[in-house]
Amino acid sequence: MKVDQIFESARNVLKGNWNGKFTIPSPTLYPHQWSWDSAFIAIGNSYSNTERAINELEFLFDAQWTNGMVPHIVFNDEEKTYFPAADFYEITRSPFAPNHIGTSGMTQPPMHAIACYYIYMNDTDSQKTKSLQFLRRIFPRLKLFHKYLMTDRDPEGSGLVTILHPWESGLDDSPVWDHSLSQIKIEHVLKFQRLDVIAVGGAKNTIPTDSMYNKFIYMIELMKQYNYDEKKMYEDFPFKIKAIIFSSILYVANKYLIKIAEIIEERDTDEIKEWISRCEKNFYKYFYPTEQNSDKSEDGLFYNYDIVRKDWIRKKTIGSLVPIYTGLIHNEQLPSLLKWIQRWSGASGRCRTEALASVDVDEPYFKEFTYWRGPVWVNTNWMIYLGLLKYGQIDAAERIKQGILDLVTNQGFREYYDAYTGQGLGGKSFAWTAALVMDLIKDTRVGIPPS
Ligand code: 9WN
Repeated sequence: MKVDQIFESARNVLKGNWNGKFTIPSPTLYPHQWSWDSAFIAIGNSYSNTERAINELEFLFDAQWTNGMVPHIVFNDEEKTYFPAADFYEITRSPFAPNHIGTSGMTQPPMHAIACYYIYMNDTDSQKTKSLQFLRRIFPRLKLFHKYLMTDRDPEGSGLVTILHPWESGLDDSPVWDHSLSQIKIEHVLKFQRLDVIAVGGAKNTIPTDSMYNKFIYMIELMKQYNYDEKKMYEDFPFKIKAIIFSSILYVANKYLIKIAEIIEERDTDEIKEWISRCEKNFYKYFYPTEQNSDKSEDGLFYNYDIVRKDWIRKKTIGSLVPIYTGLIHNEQLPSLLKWIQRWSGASGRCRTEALASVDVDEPYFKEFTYWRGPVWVNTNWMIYLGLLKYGQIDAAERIKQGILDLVTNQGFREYYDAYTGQGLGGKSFAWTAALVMDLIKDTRVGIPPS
């Protein structure tokens, strides 16, 4: 298939998933609005429909909590095919929650400032009137969101974000969370029906296990018991993890927030610069175990940090590589990271795709077709692709891009792909896969993180 045909099919996925207010991630699995999906989707739409990209993000930010949190799901009341639904979250327990619309009570990675910059840059109107007005309206909201992440989610002042639920990471079922979840004892069993099993046609081995899923739901119950009061939760909540991908995205998003401030002539950027420098000071300290501060030797990889156990979570996942997206990687560390990148792609000999698996193929916890435990996801590959370009690693970046294009050509725009065979899995007509493929094809390089 030619690239312009792929681009057109991707555009049609976004069109087809638009419900008049926002774009659903997938008609077969996710009927509501998801926060980071919307940002990726807006990046895709920025190439073909500025107005829709703007509406998408404004609808999401209209549900922003007054403490700044952007909820990870904004619910469409008429849809009944997804569990847990709005009523399960009981968000009015929090004084910060909106009362005009149902949302979840947790957040997701802040891709939005990045998407807003794309919208402005790709606006073909010579005056850029609409996108400029949009940037002026959205800037304070983006800043409030980042401020919330840099305060309530970072009492340590590290510039890195603590997540309180695996769903906040965006990599829901990753093996990274296994140990922390195993420490949480379900004290009362909740009765509910999993609707995702029906949505994937009973293919249970591609989605989280029941015991994992029960924990996810039980943790929402726990959050409710705290009335979503994050200050209290921070004292003794059993799941607190400084998350690499989340923190990397925030760092990059803060850089774009400064770019947006320049465009709208907002001079006061000191606070944003301070968040950036905090992250620069602490990124290695929290995410990169060295022989000095650990009993295990260095392997050149980054690891999520468990605040409860005060230790690194040594699971080799895509999060170990995504820091290349920040541009914070020291040059001398690059060759070792490139080796890992190669080992996780087609070069390993086992995977038929050049795009990277979500878990190191040599680890016992690698599962080629199970949700975030091995399959290829386009969004994390896209981040690594942009990071590689930032470091001038054009060939390695091109291999990933080609790998993604092959996957969508052969299997369509799926939620994820079997790491060995490249078979399409999970949701069909998956919007962020389509949106990011549009960006890869246009190749504008707007997404290479600014220095
Ligand atoms: C829970 C919508 C979302 C993505 C996440 C992905 C998955 C939800 C689920 O789907 O999570 O938030 O039901 O498993 O892991 O990244 O935003 O596409």
